[in-house]
Amino acid sequence: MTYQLLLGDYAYSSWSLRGWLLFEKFGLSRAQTMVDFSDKSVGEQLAQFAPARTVPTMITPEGAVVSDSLAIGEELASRHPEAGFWPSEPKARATARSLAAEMHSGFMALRSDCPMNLRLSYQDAAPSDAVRDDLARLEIIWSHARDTCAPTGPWLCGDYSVADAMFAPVAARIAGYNLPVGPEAQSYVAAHLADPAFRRWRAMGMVHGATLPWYAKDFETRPWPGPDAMNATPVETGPAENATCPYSGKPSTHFLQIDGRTFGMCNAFCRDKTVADPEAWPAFMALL
Ligand SMILES: N[C@@H](CCC(=O)N[C@@H](CS)C(=O)NCC(=O)O)C(=O)O
Repeated sequence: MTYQLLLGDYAYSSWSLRGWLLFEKFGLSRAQTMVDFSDKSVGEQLAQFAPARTVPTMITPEGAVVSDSLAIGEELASRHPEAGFWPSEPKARATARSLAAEMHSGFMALRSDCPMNLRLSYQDAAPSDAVRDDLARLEIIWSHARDTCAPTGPWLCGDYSVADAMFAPVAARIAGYNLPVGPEAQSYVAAHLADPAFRRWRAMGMVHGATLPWYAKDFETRPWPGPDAMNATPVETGPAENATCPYSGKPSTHFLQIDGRTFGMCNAFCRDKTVADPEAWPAFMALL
């Protein structure tokens, strides 16, 4: 038995991104089930996992239903103390916990005015005063974390922790809505956009599921400000250099071209998520 992780839409579900990063960044295996945001309500789709009614929800191997992203982080940290979910140094750990909790319970204006939409980025989203207040508060607590924890890398409290997973969708919002923050906050946002795990999630969000119009805003768009994806295109036919899919080991049936070379995957989703951002996928890059 392993964990079961119930997730919402890759492009739009900010809480699901947090839950998924908690597994992906800390190397935990799980069986994943996606809830379709264009279908019935999330609660209806999760009926068999009651009392869960939101995503992400984690079902533990022994059947506990954990339907809250911060609770998922805490429970995984307790079960896998070697994985480093929280910093080991007490002052950094306490700081990381404080930031994660503040994210989880706050920033309502930013969350409601700027819903995560990984398919779009806007030139100018005309942020309200309340959103600007949230941004100012973010800059204060991110600087405080850096001053307190003196990280040597880009993450807030040392190595990537639950606190960073909590702020990944915030980084996506700052990037997506081109929100005004200072250089230190901009580099933290850039670290998230360049993070391979974040790029994998976004690549899936670019190709999986319908574009849901109620998430779109009426602002002029601009290119996504994260790292440029390598140029790859889906093609109808092989043969591929690789007989089997780099992800599943099944026969190659769906093809892409990159640098004039043809590669194959075992289904359209795996091919399309690779086309969306080839460099995000280590198993594919090993082939290339
Ligand atoms: N406190 C929860 C919030 C989860 C949440 O609100 N998820 C949204 C998707 S991003 C959801 O499932 N909404 C469905 C609904 O409210 O009916 C957490 O931390 O995970």
